[in-house]
Amino acid sequence: MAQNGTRATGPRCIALVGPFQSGKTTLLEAILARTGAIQRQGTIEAGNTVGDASKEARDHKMSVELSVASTTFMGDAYTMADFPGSIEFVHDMRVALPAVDAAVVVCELDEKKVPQLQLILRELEEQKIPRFLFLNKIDKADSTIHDVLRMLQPASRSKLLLRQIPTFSGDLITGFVDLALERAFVYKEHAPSEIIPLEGDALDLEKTARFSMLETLADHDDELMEQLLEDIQPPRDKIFDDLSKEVREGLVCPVLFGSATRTNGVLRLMKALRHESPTIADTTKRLGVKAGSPVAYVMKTINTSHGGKMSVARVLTGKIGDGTTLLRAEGEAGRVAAVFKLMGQHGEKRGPAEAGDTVAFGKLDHAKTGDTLTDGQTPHPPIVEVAPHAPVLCIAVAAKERKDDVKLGQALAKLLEEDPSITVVHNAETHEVVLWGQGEMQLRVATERLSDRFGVATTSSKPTVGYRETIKKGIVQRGRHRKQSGGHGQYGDVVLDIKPLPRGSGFTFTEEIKGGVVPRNYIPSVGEGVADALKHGPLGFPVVDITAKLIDGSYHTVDSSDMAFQLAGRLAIHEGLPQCQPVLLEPIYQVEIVCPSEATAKMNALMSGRRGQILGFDTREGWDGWDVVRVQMPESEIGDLIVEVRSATAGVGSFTFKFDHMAELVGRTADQIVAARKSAAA
Ligand SMILES: Nc1nc2c(ncn2[C@@H]2O[C@H](COP(=O)(O)OP(=O)(O)O)[C@@H](O)[C@H]2O)c(=O)[nH]1
Ligand SMILES: [Mg+2]
Repeated sequence: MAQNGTRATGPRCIALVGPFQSGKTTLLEAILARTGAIQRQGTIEAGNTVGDASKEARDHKMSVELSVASTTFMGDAYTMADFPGSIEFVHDMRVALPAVDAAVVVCELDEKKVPQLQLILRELEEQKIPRFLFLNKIDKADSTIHDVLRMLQPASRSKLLLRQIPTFSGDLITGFVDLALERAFVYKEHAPSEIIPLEGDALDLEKTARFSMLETLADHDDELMEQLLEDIQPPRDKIFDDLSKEVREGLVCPVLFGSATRTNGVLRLMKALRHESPTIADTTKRLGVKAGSPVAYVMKTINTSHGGKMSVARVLTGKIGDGTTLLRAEGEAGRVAAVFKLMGQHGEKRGPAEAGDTVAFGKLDHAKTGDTLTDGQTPHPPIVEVAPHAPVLCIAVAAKERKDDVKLGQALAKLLEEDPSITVVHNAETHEVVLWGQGEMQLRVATERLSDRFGVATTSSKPTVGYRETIKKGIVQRGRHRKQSGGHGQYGDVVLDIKPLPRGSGFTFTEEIKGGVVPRNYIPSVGEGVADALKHGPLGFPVVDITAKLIDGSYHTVDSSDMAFQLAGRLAIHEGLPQCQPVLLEPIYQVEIVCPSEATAKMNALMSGRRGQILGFDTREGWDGWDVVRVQMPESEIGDLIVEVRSATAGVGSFTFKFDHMAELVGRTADQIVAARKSAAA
């Protein structure tokens, strides 16, 4: 039995998550430095941290994908997974989380970050990941710890449990008291804190704070509750056991604090993880993985410029080494070419990985992020399936040089492999390659990666909006194609009855030919000519909701041909449609915005500025303090909507959308769209 309660051992995998800029990557660095994995602690400002080592992360001074680094602490192996905080890159976190034992939620003492914190805690709560809160940047703190807790509690469904209290010298936080150990420490910069006597005021504050910590623990432990009521001092081991049990079950979320840049509070955090975080045995239980054939879960896929494809994976059970054949749930098999220990961008070859180890498998070409792999005879069903959030923003990309077109296709495949929250849509009508993603930054990083990592320079543009046109009245129009050029002539003559159809009907072609004035065998050609002409109506857009009936015509026994009748059909459309009051149709989408209630009024204003029609407001089910706003909005206005929705909601608002109907558009906006189309075609 260990000194402070029972403690299981074995390799851990801990996620560092939290709002953007809260100091996760810096904390990773501090942990690596404090535990001796690196000699010198780098900084974001100097661009020399282990995390964020990719060119894109350095350029933007922010994490844009998961970084993984391993270390050892008091004899146990730890792999820390540092996730980007930006909502745009949240899929990296969501898809990898199932495999971690616990998460450290790094946050700042900043009210504006609370909605983001809530979003992240919600992911952890839903995936049932045990969690700790680390209040970072305590060196800049200017509010009391109790105020901070009151501010943060609404973001968490489980009770926040203060595990430490700060001690001060004047206004400055100079150390802390650990409420479970009942020991006072004073911070030393870049060195372990020193134990000092716990006495005077600090002791009084400690007693009160400790009592409230025990009360929270006692909510889930009747025996402890009785001891508290009877004023019996519970044994220290019991407190540690309760703490670790309640953390593992996600009933409480311990709160620790410190400063990543000064390496304060880092050792304390590691000790809390060592004692209270679950182990691989708990994690496999949570995931329902039974002991038996080896099973691993793929947390991330990276295509390195030198080493080829690497699959970052956690071994959940069994042992996986070089040459192990791994099956996907779908049945494809592949062989592990090498096993690497990860240190940010660097991989170091290592021996076989065992249950609990987080490693990278080399050249596992068939494996995808989120895969459950097994060495067994039969595939293992997926332990979880995490679908990316629906995309909210798109850009069209094209290779800068035509010769790179094929290369672009391959690069895109690799890009999607690394970030499954991006999708590619090939627009057959406009021949555009459209990238759909989670935000501006993600798509910018995606295009940078296409050139930096995969060697294809691209240009990007706004994708074409799916405008259509139709007609408002009908016409009977003759189309006669006649050409007498030397010997063989061309002759086709048709009369079409052209009429508008109701919205959403598309296009129909029918005939009512009597007496063989147009021979049977030429009629399909007339239809083809008409369909072809409708690809570009008088306004320059595909024509829809229209019917053409072939009612009359004539032919020539020698000069008539399929081609001639096709041309006649086309001619009738070209000549007829301009007289049918052509009108522009624009796609209207049903948009559902979710946002914190404070921002609902702003959404309202935003919608009216974007030709949106509000259909209704509702409270968001299961989300206290959030609303849902339903609107109808033109496709052209949705293009960059996410940028404004996020800026009005401290980054947390989002939306989904689906096509609803086509609506007539007239007036200045319509004229501009038509003019732009004409000049683009010219
Ligand atoms: N004052 C102070 N600044 C910090 C601390 N930790 C991180 N920072 C700074 O906060 C910024 C964001 O840090 P980073 O680690 O990139 O945050 P991440 O987005 O959560 O990974 C950087 O400028 C860090 O230097 C801290 O404990 N105190
Ligand atoms: Mg970061």
